[in-house]
Amino acid sequence: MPEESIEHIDFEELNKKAISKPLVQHMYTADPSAHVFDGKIYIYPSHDIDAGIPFNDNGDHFAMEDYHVISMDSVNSEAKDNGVALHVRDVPWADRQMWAPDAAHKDGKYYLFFPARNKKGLFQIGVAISDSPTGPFKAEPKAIEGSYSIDPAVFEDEDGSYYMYFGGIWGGQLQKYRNNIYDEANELPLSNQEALLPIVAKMTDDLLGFAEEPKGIEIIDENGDLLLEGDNDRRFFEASWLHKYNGKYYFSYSTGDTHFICYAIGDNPYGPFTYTGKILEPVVGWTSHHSICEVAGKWYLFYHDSSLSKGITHLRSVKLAEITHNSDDTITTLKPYLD
Ligand code: FUB
Repeated sequence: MPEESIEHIDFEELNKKAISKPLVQHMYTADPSAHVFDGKIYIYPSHDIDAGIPFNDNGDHFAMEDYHVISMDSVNSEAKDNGVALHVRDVPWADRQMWAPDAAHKDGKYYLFFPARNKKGLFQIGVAISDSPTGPFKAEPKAIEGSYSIDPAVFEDEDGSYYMYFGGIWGGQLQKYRNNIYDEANELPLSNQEALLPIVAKMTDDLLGFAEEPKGIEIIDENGDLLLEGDNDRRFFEASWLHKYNGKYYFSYSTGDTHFICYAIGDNPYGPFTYTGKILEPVVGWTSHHSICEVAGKWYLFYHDSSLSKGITHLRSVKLAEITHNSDDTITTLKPYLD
C-alpha cells in the first residue's frame, strides 16, 4: 500500500480486522524466512530500525544493522527473540543495509544467507555459519563469489541439492545487471519489453558458493510468453521463495510497486514457472515479503505488514497465517484484513 494512502487509516479498526497479529512487538521485524528444523519453527527476519533516513525509491531508509532469529514451538506458541545472531560490524565485506535473509541446515550446521551493500555500495550476498539454528553466526570473510542484488532464498530439494534464488529491482540493483555482469548504464526494460527475471544458482556442497553460473528464471503467462515489464500486477520485483507441494515447484515473489505476493508453478527448480495467481493481497506498508513453510502437516504464509508502526513502511512486523493448496494446484488468495 503506497505511503500516501495510509493517512486515512484507522489503525485501531484495521488491527481488529487483521487476520493475524505481529509475532513479536518489542522490536520491528520483516521479510520472514521460516523453516522447521528438528521439529521447531525458526524464523529468519530482517530487523527493522529507524535510522532517520527519509523514504526514497532506492530503499535507503531500510538501514538495518543486524539479525535476530525468532523461534516457536508451534504456530500458536509464544515467539521467542533469541538476541543478536549476526551484526554488520562482524561481516568483513559488508558496509550497511542487512536486508532480507534466509537460512538452511546441512550436516549439523546452520547457514545464514544475507544481502548487504559492500564497501562500494553494491549489494552482494554473504553466508554465515553456526552450530545452532539461532546463532550466533560467524560470517565468511568474503561475499559469495558471483553474487549480486538482494533477497536470497535457499531451497533444499528432496535429492539433497540446494538452490539459491535471488534478485530485486529498484534499490535491489538487479536492473544494473545483464547476464550476471554489472553496468551502471543498464536500466529497467521498457514497459513493452520482457521483464527482468529473478535469478537461480545451484549451491556447492559446502553451501558457501555457487556451483554454476547464475541464470534467469522464466515466469511465463498462460500463452507461454514471458511476462512484460509493464505487467506490474504480475511481473517479478523482489522477495523470491520456492516451495514444493505435491511434486510441483511453486516460485513465489513480490510485485513490489503493486504490492502483491504472487506465485508461478513449474516442474523443476529452474522453471519455467507459469504465472498462476496471487497468494496475498497488499498489506499496510509499501513492501510485501513472505515465505511459505509446512508445519505439522499444514502450510503457512509468513509475511509482514506495517500496522504496528501505524504505517511506517520501514518499521514492519512479522505475522503468519495458514494457506490452502487446492486440488487444481492453485493457492487460495489471502486478504490480510477482513472486509
Ligand atoms: O527489507 C528490505 C527490503 O524490503 C527487502 O530486501 C525487500 O524484499 C523488501 O521487503
